[in-house]
Amino acid sequence: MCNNYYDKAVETAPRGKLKDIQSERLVRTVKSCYENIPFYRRMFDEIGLKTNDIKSIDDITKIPFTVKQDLRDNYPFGLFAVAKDELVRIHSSSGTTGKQTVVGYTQGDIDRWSQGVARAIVGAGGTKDDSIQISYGYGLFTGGLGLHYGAEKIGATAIPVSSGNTKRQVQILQDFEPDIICCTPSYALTIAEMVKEMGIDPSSLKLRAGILGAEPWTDEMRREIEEKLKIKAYDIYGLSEIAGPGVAYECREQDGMHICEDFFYPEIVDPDTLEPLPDGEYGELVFTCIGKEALPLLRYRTRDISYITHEKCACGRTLVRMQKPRGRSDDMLIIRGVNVFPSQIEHVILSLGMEPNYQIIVDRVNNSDVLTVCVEMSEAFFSDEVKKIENKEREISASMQSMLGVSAKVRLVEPRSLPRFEGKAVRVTDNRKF
Ligand code: DLL
Repeated sequence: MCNNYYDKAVETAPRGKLKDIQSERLVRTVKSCYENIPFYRRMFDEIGLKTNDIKSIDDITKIPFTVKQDLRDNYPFGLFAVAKDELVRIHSSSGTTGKQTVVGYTQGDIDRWSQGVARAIVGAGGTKDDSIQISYGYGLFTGGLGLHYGAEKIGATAIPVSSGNTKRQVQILQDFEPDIICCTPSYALTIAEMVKEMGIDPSSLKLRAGILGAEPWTDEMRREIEEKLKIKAYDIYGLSEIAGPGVAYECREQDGMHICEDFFYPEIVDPDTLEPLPDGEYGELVFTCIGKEALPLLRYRTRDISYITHEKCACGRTLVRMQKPRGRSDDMLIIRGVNVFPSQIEHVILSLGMEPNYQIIVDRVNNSDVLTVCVEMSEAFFSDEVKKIENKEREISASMQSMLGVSAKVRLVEPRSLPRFEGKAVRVTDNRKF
């Protein structure tokens, strides 16, 4: 049990009370969607669904799903439930897979979103006395401003550095003495490397925690970051279509992320049959915005693969937890018929003690998929004899075969020869033509 809640009444609410909140908000949201968004009115009318059919959260499965393409088809503002003059902010999705999508917020939306982020910061042990270095990008991406408003909400001192200029990031870590840093896990590693390069002992920094997310990362990666920066690293999840960072967050137990389910109602469905899946089973995360005015998406298919559990957490929170997402269904690689997520490859590499810098390349040679994994060596390893390097390549390759069922060419490459990242890492190059 701990005392670090931002919103104890909700975060530790009895499940029955949460269900009442969710039911009441879903009913209200569905009415707003029907009355204000032609897309949803058509969707309901087509299947003869009446807003009165939705009486409680249990009725949610009667509602059809919304997908990313629906946002694109209604680009830019077609799915908004409010007039443009009621918006106080616009962001957009990162647009990594196709045309970017636009999301909007009323003042109330910004307040509730900031509340979610505030829960995340407090869940990671943050207080109003802390300074928080925000090294997610500021701009249309929700990371920078999302964390910024959350930090201000709890009365902490926000340091809005944005991403990039890594030397300056380290300088600020030294001079401004932030207690917490917020950035992608891959940027945390880049910063850790710079700390070392500048000859700074990480334990001399005041920094004690990182609130890291926006991309999949394994527990092994967490340990690397914790060790290299001498901090505790907490995961934070979110997506712009639903709000931004803070849809779910880790508490100090570091055992799954609590979903702000009073604002974002989660479901896990089988991505093929779209049938709901029980606790503990991996499937696609689906969210319904039950606390949004401007863009209240219903049963939005995130394409993120995870599972949820209703088991009570040792921290005392009753909010349902989601497992670290493995990745998105569209990032899943199919190598000679075997499904592999890049995060599973990361797990194998790091559990064999390698450095956390790697690249995955997929080619098609003579009609067959060829997977190559390049892994950077540490300076110490690099100076070892060739035989040892070759043995390690074989060991990683054998481990990939036994753990993931896929064969790969493994190449250990020179220190600092692979790209570094300031935002979301791009680790896969797929050269196959489909
Ligand atoms: O990445 C929002 C965010 C900013 C989250 C800062 C956390 C911290 P988008 O650019 O719309 O929004 O990308 C959303 O990123 O659907 C996931 O695939 C992935 N993602 C986000 N957080 C995590 C995480 C922001 N903790 C997409 N673990 C999502 C794994 C994550 N994947």
